[in-house]
Amino acid sequence: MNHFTKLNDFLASRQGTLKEYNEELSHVLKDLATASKIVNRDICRAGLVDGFIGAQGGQNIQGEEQQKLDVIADNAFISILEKGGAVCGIASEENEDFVAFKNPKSREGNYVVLFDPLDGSSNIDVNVSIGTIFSIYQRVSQKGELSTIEDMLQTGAQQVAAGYVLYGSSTMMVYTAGQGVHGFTLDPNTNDFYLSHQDMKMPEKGRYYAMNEGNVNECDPRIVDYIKYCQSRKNDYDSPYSGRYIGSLVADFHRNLIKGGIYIYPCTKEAPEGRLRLLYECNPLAFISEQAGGLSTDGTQRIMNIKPNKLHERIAFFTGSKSMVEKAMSFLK
Ligand code: AHM
Ligand code: MG
Repeated sequence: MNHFTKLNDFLASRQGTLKEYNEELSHVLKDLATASKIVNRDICRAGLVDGFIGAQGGQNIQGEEQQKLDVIADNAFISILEKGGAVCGIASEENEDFVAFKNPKSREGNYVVLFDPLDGSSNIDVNVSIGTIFSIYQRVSQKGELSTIEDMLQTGAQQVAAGYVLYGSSTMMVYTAGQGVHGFTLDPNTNDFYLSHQDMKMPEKGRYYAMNEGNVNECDPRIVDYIKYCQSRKNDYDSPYSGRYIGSLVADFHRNLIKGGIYIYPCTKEAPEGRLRLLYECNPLAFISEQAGGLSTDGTQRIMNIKPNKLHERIAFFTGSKSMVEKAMSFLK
């Protein structure tokens, strides 16, 4: 036993604090937490189980090699959300098309969930932190009908809730429903999430920058100038920032949320539109960053104002502490 509030009790206490914050939304968040516990268990024993480590042997729609655990995680989230009944459809990184749940209960569901079931694929087999990222919208299609593509292609500003699960040295779920950011730690003894980080705020500035610097000569020279600024003694700390890049967006974002910092994935020659996906990577983290006092932009505009054109749309992403993102943007003017 501990003195922390369980996720389910916390969710119950929040109901009614916003028009959108109701029992059905809590149900979706609980289902996401349940699926993440299954994924967490599978990640923890991956090395001991045949069929959990390594490549699946196929590519996802984005031409990326799928890992076995990508697929296992995807199936876990889909199956729990489908059974839950509050969600009428999903879209995920691992599926070319969105999935409209056909059973009658799900058709009555008010929500859609867009997610990256296991972010940081290159870290799956090497025991480095990975994550799940999710975004929740109210459907715009008719209740009782099948979910439609319009449910999926809403701007980030329409999100009713968003969050991530970090499978790190401890497992944490962090979410926002538009009234602050709440962080929960999974207690392995009870397998319950407990409120460990209340009203999380991103420091106004920090000393960490996260970028895949292997790409530095592949992107806009103004980005190179900003990175040189980070590395120089002419920045606001009069000493170089520390470079920290895990290569799992969730983990890099989480460090910056707690310690202050900036994460950058700009357009590169290899990824001219950007690498990260607007709908299930950038939008949810943008919502959390703003709720925590930070900023997220594609270099020209607020991430959450961008109207998506397709499910797997990629975009440049700058996210983190407010004054650091503003400074980076000043280099792009
Ligand atoms: P994924 O969803 O296939 O794992 O791709 C997203 C990941 C992010 O987690 C990470 O920040 C980035 O891609 C790493 O890309 P790179 O290997 O080019 O640095
Ligand atoms: Mg990802």
